[in-house]
Amino acid sequence: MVLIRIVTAVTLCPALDNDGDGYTVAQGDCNDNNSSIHPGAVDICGDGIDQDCTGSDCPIQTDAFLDVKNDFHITQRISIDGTYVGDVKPGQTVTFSISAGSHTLKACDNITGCLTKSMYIEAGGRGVWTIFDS
Ligand SMILES: [Ca+2]
Ligand SMILES: [Ca+2]
Ligand SMILES: [Ca+2]
Repeated sequence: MVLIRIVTAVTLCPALDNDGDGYTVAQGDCNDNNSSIHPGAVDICGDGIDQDCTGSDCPIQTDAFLDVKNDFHITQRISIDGTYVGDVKPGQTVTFSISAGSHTLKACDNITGCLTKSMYIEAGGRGVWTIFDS
């Protein structure tokens, strides 16, 4: 007579909601140790944390506005931290994504040259950079 013993590995049921936010890992909770992170949570844009479990943190949107007092009425080439984000004409805005923290905006044209401006963007905030040509 041959005795066959079958051993089945039993894993603990993952259907537990560790942080009590109403979502299990199986239900899409991407951090089951933090109750402020789950599907449907408010994603604070730009903080580097994907609170709503969509797969990425939402970017902060911000605008650069070129003041109409710009003497030369020249379209400015806008760059943030050395990366080009778009052109803006006097009285118009260009919208772009940005991370939280300190940044340097540079506005350049071929006649008046460049001017730079520093700005701090808070996570979840929205910035407006007004550019004067002086
Ligand atoms: Ca949970
Ligand atoms: Ca976030
Ligand atoms: Ca997200």
